[in-house]
Amino acid sequence: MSHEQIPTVSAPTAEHHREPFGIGESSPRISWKTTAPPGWTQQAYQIEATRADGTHRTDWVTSQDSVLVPWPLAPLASREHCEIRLRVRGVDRTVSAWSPSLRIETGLLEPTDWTAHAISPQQPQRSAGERRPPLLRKEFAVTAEVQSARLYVTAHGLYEIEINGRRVGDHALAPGWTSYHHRLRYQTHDVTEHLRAGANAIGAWLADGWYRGRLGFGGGHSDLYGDRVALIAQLEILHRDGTITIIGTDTSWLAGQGPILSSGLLDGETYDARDELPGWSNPGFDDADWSLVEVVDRDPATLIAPTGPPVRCTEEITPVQVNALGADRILVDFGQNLVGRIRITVDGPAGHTVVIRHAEVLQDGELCVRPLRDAISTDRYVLRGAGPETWEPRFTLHGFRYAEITGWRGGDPYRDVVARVHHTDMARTGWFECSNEQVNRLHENVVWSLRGNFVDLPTDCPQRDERLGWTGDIQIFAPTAAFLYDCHGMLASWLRDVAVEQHADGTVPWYVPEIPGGEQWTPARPGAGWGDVVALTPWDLYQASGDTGLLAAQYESARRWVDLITELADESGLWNSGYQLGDWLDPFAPPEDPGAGRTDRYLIATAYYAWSLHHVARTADVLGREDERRHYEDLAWRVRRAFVDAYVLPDGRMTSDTQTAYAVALQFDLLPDATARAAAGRRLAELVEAGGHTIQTGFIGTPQVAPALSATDHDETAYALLLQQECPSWLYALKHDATTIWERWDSMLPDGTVNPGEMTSFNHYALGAVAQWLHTRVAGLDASAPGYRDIVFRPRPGGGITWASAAHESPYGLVAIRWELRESELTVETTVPVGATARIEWPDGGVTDLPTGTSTTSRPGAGPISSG
Ligand code: RAM
Repeated sequence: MSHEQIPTVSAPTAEHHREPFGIGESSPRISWKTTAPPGWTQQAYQIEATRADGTHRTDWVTSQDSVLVPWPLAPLASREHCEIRLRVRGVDRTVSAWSPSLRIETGLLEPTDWTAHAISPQQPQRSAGERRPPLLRKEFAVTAEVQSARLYVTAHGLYEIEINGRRVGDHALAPGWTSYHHRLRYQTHDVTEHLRAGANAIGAWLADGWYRGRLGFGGGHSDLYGDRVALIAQLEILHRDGTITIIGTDTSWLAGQGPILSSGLLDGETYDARDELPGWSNPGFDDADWSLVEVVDRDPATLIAPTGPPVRCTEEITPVQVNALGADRILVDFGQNLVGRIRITVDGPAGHTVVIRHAEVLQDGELCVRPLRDAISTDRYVLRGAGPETWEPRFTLHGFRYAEITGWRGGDPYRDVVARVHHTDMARTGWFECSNEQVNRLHENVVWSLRGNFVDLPTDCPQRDERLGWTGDIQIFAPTAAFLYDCHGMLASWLRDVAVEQHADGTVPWYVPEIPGGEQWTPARPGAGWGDVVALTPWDLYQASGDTGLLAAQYESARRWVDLITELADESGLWNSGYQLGDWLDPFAPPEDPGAGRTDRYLIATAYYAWSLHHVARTADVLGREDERRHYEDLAWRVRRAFVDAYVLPDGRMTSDTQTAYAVALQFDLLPDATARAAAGRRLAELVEAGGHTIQTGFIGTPQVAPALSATDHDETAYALLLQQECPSWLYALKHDATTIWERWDSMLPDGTVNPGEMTSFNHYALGAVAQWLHTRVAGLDASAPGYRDIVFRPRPGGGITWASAAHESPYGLVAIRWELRESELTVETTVPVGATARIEWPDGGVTDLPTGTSTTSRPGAGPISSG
């Protein structure tokens, strides 16, 4: 047998971890990817684990699975590390070499593993001055040789740790935002290299963050989780002689005041470098005037390991243009609307203050900060006056493309002003490109809005006084996000928070974590499209990842939601009561009342109710809960019938003769038969054409319009909608140089002024959900079984686009398509990973089954399709 015919296996992965270090799963599921010649099929796998007590090998496990297979050995203990590798055997009896190995290490799995206490400075911290972000420190001796050292750490508030003057790790805004009452994440760091023999010191910066900082709109609220910041840190040193030293936070630590005068997520940070304390996290520092700390409450049972990656700086961007606005006032354009913060290098006298303000857009040549509402987003740096000084704020984040810097004392701003992009450091998994440059920019904008709003939790927007985990926004966007990035770990964590914050009656908060939201949002009311996140988003993530464990974990939450709606629905099954946002931000809704769209809000509510019931039934099916599957599917059918009776007229028109009504009825499979579907598709196409191919839909309808047109053979109409450039349209924003997706179609008005409405974000991913249609229809890459185990390529050239490509790093490996239209010949190059099956469905109805690997197929005469 030749060398190429032997399969090779990638290093395995554990759960959805990018770095399986400090994980919380004692029996992590294992996945791998195989490269093998076409036709090769796995017949069995064998896993080997090397643990402290030796090397263990499983028997050959007869299975074709390679995604999230069960942990094959005894569960891991706290702090345990092991190396695993595996090999696979084919049906043809070929056996791969052993894969590269993966190192896994668990964190602290039991509450009793925690001996550290939550500590906080003793002073009351009530007034602004007392609330200055504190420093905490502790010296300790290392007396025996160190084999390894781990730091398990979290905080009430935000923290950064230094040991012996050196920063630990590169996480930003740790520990992130979870439902702190119930779940507080800790992080694990390898700090072996930070320690030295003899005297050592550990120091922590603390700040308010989400825990007690000002959050929310209408002026916001502080102290949402408590009025004291606190640190929980447990440094565990394993010595070569087998002994262990644990340095935990306790009352032997001391508190001092550092150079940060104030720091808020919405407000920005003020830092006085004259107050820096050189050496404060080194041993020997004089802390005689530091004060005592005391222990505050934190139940260690609420401390959990992360399931997703941390927030990090993922990119640095230098200015594309700098304009002088005055003697020492400059306006910097980074050429990209982004989320992060600015690092400056300046040189000036001690006490001189540099002020950095941020905005997404300009008006009349100045920053336009009105869309930020009550977010101040201003950083201030007071110079220490000793040569070039480089500074970046630590505990804040801004959404901006432009910055105004006053008191500028730098050299070349193109070098000395740098925007540092921050977000959850997920692996990129999806790409799209086509022959139309504007469509490519639109797609790029979607990616940027995802990056800007996946900052530990999925937010609506990153810039104004909101930045909340809005359920509806991610419900709409999750399929797109799951294609573009591996966001499973991050969203699985957030969905746990949604479940724990779900109200006793099953109501899903409008946003999670839930904070006071004024009369409109507090107390939360069940809202269609928003609350449905609990039934739909786990399913969407399951489609992308094949992870049934997530479905199991979220099932009760999903059930509680549909059970609540069943109580609220009328006897026929219509959900036709209560407060509803409807087709939020329908362009025909008055700016001051974005919920007053043209589509009957109860039509939308009932449609979502049926769709969620159907998904709960499907979930029950996957989980083997047959009685429940039947119960929810029966209910779903009932609601579908009620929907048709109430909202579809005998002639096929709908009571709301709107694009959103038809698109939702089609996409949620509510219509009784093919004739009704075809009629709805025709009417939808007519409406889109009558609207001159401008957008006439809001949050609910927009993601569904193009897919609904495609599903009823109106691709050309969908292309015309995509390619429209007049307002409102997806491409309109590009005329105004948009580099992210906007909240409103006309966040920037045609005359170039900023929309005066209250909600004018320039970075809201929801309306970017059209990107999933670019992936699945324009490029034509779609999963037809969970985890891309079965793939269907459906290239549908149109709109004058002559080639398109998409690629997705699926659980089985890379899935890719590139098609090109020459004259009327359609040539398609596809890549199919081992373990998956795939086919091309051609525009003319023909089907080609594909082997694994890369292949090219042409079809003469399969040219651009016309709308039906
Ligand atoms: C806005 C948010 C969000 C939306 C809600 C209803 O305030 O920005 O996008 O889901 O309203």
